[in-house]
Amino acid sequence: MPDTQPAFPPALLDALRATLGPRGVLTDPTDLVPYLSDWRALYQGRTPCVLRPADTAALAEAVRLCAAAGVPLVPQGGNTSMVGGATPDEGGGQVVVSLARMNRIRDLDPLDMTMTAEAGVVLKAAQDAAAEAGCLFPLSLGAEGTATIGGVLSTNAGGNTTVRYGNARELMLGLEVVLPDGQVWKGLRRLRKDNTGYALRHLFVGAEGTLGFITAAVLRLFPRPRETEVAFCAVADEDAALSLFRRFRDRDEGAVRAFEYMSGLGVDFAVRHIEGVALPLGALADHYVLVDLASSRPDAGLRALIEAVLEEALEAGEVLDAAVAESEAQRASLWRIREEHPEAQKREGASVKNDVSVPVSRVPELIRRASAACRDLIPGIRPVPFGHMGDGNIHMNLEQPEGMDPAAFLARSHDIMETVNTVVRELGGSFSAEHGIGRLKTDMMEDWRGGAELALMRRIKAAVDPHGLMNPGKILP
Ligand code: FAD
Ligand code: 2HG
Ligand code: ZN
Repeated sequence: MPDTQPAFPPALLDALRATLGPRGVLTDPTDLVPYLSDWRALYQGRTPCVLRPADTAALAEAVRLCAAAGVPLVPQGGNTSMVGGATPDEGGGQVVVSLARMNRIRDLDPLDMTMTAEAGVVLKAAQDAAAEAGCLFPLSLGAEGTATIGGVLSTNAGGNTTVRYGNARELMLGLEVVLPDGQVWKGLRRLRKDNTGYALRHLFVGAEGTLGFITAAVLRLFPRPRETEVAFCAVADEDAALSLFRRFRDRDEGAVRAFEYMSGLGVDFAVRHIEGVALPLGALADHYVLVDLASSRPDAGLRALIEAVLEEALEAGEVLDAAVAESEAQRASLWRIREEHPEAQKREGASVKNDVSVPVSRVPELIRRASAACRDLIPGIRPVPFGHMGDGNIHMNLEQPEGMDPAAFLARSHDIMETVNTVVRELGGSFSAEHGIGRLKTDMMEDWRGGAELALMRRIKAAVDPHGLMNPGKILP
């Protein structure tokens, strides 16, 4: 890492201060600290300043000034990226732009079932605003108290409810974007039907800030659930977990809001490391499932449904034991076992994450084969697969062997990811299901998406951002 910071033009800094106001430009090294490292602490970057625009016009002018000076920009929302997508590199020349102050809900219409939210609105705040209006904004993930609307759209986040409502992309109708030269594209349409040429809005979703800044979005709302049932189940094995998913889906596909798989070890980590997390069942198991059913119909009969399906699965030997929540507080505590998995794994020691997907039918094989291959690679390694089984998206994570030096384990990250990815490839899957590429996985792009696909991505990047100033070093190798 270079020890001197590249000079930042003083005249540009003055112009940025004049445009963004005193709260809009941070330069004090202490103030910069939270913006420089990622949630997993994989990267430690540097930046001359952090820009914090309060509205679209100010951001557009700041982008125009930086573009004229050839200064690269790194958009940042809640900085919860799992792949180092929102942090600057070590060179010290990339300017972080935080959207956190752009956090207004501009409009909410319960008849159109839409909400127009600015990029810096925290996901939980968007959910709460929808709930206050008697609606549901269904996107839900463990980082929802910090992740922002701009971030979830820029990563096309998935999370727990994709099985029912789709990824962030499916929840978006229109966008407002500041382009890399500072122009503003006003595409905040709230139309269900709008076939007017290339669907530009979809270009920016999942672009991880490499094509421009999402500044606001029209989001889809849904009727609020009037009945909800959550069960935490011990299941016989991975196949039994999948079979249980099928039983629920076959009975009432629309009712399955989430279907999450957890390993015995992952649940053990959550119980041991997170205060207040407890196993709701009498005995330990090697495999667990959390199922969440919801319906906007007040007479949906979800309690009868969940009991009938669990009964059948118990008789078939697939479910070994189950706890059905009796109250909102119990539902929340069952969900906590699942949602605390990332934090619990962090506290247990060093781990390597593999956010992979395969066709839903292949999930059991993925878990078994990838776990076995990793055990062959590093004896004592501890597989902790968990996640969104109903989407075919498993976090095929590996915890270091007990007693191993964490640095020595992390030095094997590449081998571990390759080992998992070899299985994923054979099963027709993807090496990145919902977290994106960021900086962590750029070196996998050539192998997985090379040829015409990567060449087309590069041409799109060159057309939209010809000087390569938007989030350099992310997505494209
Ligand atoms: P950031 O981390 O700040 O940025 C993410 C990317 O988007 C970066 O490339 C950044 O440059 C870009 N970006 C941010 N804002 C903008 C903008 N306004 N315009 C253009 N580009 C922008 N992800 C899932 O998909 N599913 C999960 O279940 C899930 N669970 C998580 C649980 C935990 C505990 C944690 C820490 C993370 C989890 N994530 C999950 C990953 C992460 O929360 C998501 O990727 C989320 O979408 C990132 O939002 P953010 O606001 O923090 O974005
Ligand atoms: C989740 O589903 C997140 O909890 C994080 O996507 C997954 O920690 C992980 O690997
Ligand atoms: Zn996930």
